[in-house]
Amino acid sequence: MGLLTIIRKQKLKDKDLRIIVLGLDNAGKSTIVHSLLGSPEDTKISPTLGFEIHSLQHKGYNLNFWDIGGQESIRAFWFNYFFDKFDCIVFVIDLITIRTRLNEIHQEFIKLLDNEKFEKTKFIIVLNKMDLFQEDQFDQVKEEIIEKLQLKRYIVEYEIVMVSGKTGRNVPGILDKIV
Ligand SMILES: Nc1nc2c(ncn2[C@@H]2O[C@H](COP(=O)(O)OP(=O)(O)OP(=O)(O)O)[C@@H](O)[C@H]2O)c(=O)[nH]1
Ligand SMILES: [Mg+2]
Repeated sequence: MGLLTIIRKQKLKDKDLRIIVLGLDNAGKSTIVHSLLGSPEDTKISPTLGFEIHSLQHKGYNLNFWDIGGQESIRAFWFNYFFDKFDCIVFVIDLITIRTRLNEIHQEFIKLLDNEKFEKTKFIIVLNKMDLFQEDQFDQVKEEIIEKLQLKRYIVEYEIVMVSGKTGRNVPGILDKIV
């Protein structure tokens, strides 16, 4: 089924929300979405080459997650998905790469801010792989990311949450940030 057919079929009802999940390759987007769905921990997840849509119910809402592949060669196609209104952007960052990839993360992030479709969209910044990161550095790294992405300056509404897609720690909290 092509993207347009899927979009046409995705006529949203009142209690439907559309959430787009973006971030660099290997950030852990698909792992987080599968954790939200309650998939077994040993579910094999491969790099996403296009996109996948998964839906779940939360507080009476039907949340439709659009999990988009983040590899560099396919990031150029992200804008194809920005066809209409998304209620929320979940932007996933791999904490263990912030020393090496923060500039690249920033570059992709500002492209989203530049897109007028997202002017009023709520952003949820998910800092992933907390299981591999030193707990006493959580606050510092959070501040560094807020600063680098200039969240306070440019974003109308944002939340930050630190999770481990692998262990599931704090992952359900993402849903409460959405609705
Ligand atoms: N230790 C640890 N590994 C994780 C975590 N989340 C994801 N991973 C691993 O990171 C790798 C990439 O995870 P994916 O979920 O495929 O990442 P993605 O962002 O969907 O990647 P693309 O689809 O290529 O954009 C996998 O080997 C996961 O097992 C986490 O919280 N902790
Ligand atoms: Mg993926």
